[in-house]
Amino acid sequence: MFVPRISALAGGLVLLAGGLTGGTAHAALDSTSSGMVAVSITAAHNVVMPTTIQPGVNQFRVTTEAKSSGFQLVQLATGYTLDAAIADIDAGLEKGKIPALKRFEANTTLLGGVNVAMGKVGKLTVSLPPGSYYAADIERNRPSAFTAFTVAGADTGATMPDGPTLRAVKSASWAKNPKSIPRKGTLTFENFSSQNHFVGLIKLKPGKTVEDFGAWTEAQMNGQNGPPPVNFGESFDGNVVGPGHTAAMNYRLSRGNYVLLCFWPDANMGGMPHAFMGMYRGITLK
Ligand SMILES: [Cu+2]
Repeated sequence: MFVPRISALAGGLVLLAGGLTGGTAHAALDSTSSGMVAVSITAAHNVVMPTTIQPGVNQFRVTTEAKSSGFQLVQLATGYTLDAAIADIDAGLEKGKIPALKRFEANTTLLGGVNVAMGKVGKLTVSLPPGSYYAADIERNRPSAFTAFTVAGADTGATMPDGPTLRAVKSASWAKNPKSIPRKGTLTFENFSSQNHFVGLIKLKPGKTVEDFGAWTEAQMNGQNGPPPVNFGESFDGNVVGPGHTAAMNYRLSRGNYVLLCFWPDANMGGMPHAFMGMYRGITLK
């Protein structure tokens, strides 16, 4: 898969069998109106959506026939092909080869995404300028999981949703505020930093603190496999947003104390996840 998702970390490394046969693509849906874009993902992880949408703020409403899907928007630099991107994802993000990771990051703009389980609706709101894009289901790293679309025409006139905003700053840090957010609703992630990041929220186990989480990451880096102070089963992970970009996603969690973190690998640190470099802090969900 594309990024070390929290769900995957909880269960150990998940290898992709890739044995599913390609399903028949559904007929393209009608064009969008007022910035709503219907996206349906097939059981074979093919993304079906309009081939052209309007510029400006769009809300992608994503459903999947697969058990789960990781919807992600990405733009490729001129001359960087989808095949090259897929090869670099495989080598760089799945096998930890740093030159491939650096090449991927230098040639892509990651515009956010939303993870969605079968039977649920994932909502991703972003503002897109005119251009050429891909919408991917990052659960599968192969050409059929990437659907090209164009942004062109008149602006939708829609606006970004209200709601709590989490902000990445500097290189790999979280802004100190807000200290608490509602336990459900629409979460906006503003990446004001210089690197790619994604929002992770993992619930602390009863009696555990964010300091315990820090001690656990230190122990992990020293090769000690103690029990984590967090419950990976009670978590939210958004998808990847590049420097200078903003994405809003729907979320729903239980009340309590969480760790806000990012597991994106840092190419300048040998692929170390940002959380292990200190990109975590406590946050309360009310
Ligand atoms: Cu990060």
